[in-house]
Amino acid sequence: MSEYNADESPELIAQREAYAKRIRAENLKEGWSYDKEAFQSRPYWPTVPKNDTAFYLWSHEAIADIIEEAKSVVRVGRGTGAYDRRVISLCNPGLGGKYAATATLFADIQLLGPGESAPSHRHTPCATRFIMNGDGGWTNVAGDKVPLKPGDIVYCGPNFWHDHKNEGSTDMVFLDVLDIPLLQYLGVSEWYFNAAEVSGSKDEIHHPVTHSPDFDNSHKSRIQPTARPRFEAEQRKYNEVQHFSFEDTKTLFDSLMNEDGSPFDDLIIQFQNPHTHNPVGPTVDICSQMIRPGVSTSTHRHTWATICMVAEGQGDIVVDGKTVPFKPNDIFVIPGWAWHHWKNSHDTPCIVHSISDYALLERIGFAREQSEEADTGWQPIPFTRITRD
Ligand code: GTQ
Ligand code: FE2
Repeated sequence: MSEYNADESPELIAQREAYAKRIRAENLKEGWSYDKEAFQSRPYWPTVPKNDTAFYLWSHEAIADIIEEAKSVVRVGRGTGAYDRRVISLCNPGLGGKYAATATLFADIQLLGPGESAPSHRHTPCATRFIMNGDGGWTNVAGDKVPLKPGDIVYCGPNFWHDHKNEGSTDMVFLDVLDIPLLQYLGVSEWYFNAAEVSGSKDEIHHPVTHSPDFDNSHKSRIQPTARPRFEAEQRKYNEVQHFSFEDTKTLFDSLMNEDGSPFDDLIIQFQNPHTHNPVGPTVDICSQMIRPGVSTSTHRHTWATICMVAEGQGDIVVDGKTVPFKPNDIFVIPGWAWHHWKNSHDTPCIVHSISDYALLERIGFAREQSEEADTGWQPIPFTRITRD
């Protein structure tokens, strides 16, 4: 029998094997790391900061057909035979069928037909909606009724009552991203469904709307915070709901057209909580990026995993050497620590919205980024995101 340490006697080796077997009965495992033949790295000793999240792209066509069919499978609303949400969960193929798009983030596609509404509830996970289709939908977060258009992004903070309704004439379809797997792992995922005690109604179960749609124009100031109301209630609202309209996002991109941008992400903007200047959520960072025509970015990798939704135009993402074309409303996941770069060989810009666990990793000191060209090893490289600061 060959052994890691050739000096050890057969008796000692046999004793150690028997010992290892015996301690299992006490729910214990030995913590030395060699086995027969050679050093064995244990699963919790990866030598690169990778996880099981795989690259995957859900195409617009696949999603559109499946969520469309869900209309005839479940009725959404209130009362007998109705379901509270009509959603299809995006299950990352690397994560063993879990309700998880990345190790920390859950994602789903949600559809509300004309006139349909999804009852109010609240939960500790935060929720971000990326609107794909629809003309008259809104989400109501803690009484702030936010009208939603394709390309818009709206963030709903932890624990705030929220509901959605489609008052338009076409289906409203959106991507939801929540930090459910993370909170579940931490044992703090908690959900409350009894909205009646707040709204006083079992029929139209909304948190009472306290702001008219006109008030929603104030959301504009939240993307360009040169001034802000210094009332406590207003400051608190930034944690409840933030709305980034596609119109504002495109205006911002227009103003950046002549900038160099990021070598890795071209024109990338990071949305911020205008009160704290931190990423939008305590765990999630929300960005939008424009890859301009003819641009092919440098390759990098980073510890945060990213869920992307194509808002406009077409391009390619090259992940671990594989080129994957994308088009509007495609959704894809870039795993943490996967090498990737962007290409746009079309005549028009493309805009990709994204959400990642960067905010969390940055807070705990593990947001790291590496450039392939510079081979910067474990040192963080200067952060290249463009913000409004
Ligand atoms: O629409 O509020 O699929 O909170 C999962 C959790 C949808 C929602 C989900 C949610 C929602
Ligand atoms: Fe929710």
